[in-house]
Amino acid sequence: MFNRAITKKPCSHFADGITTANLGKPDFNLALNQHTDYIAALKSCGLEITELDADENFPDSCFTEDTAVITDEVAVITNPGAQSRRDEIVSMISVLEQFRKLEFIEPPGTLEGGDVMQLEKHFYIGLTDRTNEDGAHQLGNILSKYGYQYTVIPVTAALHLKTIVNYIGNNNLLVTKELFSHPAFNTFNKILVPQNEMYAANCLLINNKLIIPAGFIQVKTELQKLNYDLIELNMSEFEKMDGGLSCLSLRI
Ligand code: CIR
Repeated sequence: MFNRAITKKPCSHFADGITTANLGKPDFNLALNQHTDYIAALKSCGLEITELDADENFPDSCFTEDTAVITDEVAVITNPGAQSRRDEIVSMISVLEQFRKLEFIEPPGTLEGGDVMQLEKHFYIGLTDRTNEDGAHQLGNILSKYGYQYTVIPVTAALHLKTIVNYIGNNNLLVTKELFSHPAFNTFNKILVPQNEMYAANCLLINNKLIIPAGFIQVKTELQKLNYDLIELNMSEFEKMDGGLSCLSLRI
């Protein structure tokens, strides 16, 4: 169960962030409205929200997930692999120390929270352009002190691990073809996310409700068959900036 989410408003330079999507420039006002709806959805799942003001120095800073990995015991402050995002962590430290003891990923290790998927006492850590071997093993070693295990998973065809695989409870895993046959996921009930709906691989389970991006019919149909209590959100402006549902918050 989660009790709280930490979010940060998109800043006015939001459209200057990093993106590989060829979906055009985001509409800032629409992004703000979608962000407001996202927060309302989290509240409807029972979360209290720590809503941080926009940080005009960092266009990608609304994607708070990348700045930390949080367990019941500790918040590990990351060292984002994207140079332009590296100092986003500075303002997050004072926020997160209110809730958890802190540990840090140190250079030359890099790590972004989008590469980290937790399933109870086990963490899956993606190796991507943003998270390197050093960062992944630093995180694994820190988590091991608190009784967690971890598996490192190379990812080639996506920004982050959780761009293409997400655990959604009840042993169900949303996963694209890149990781569908990965041995680390053999024991899961895997739901194959088709390439034309890849954005919907990033759904967010919060306290028995599943938040999904609107407009991805095949994935939605599969989830309805599994009787999920769904909340659909329009995420179009964040998709243009390579950001998914999980990226917009840190859950604790
Ligand atoms: C970036 O490229 O860093 C941002 N435009 C998107 C970050 C998305 N974060 C995530 O998947 N956890």
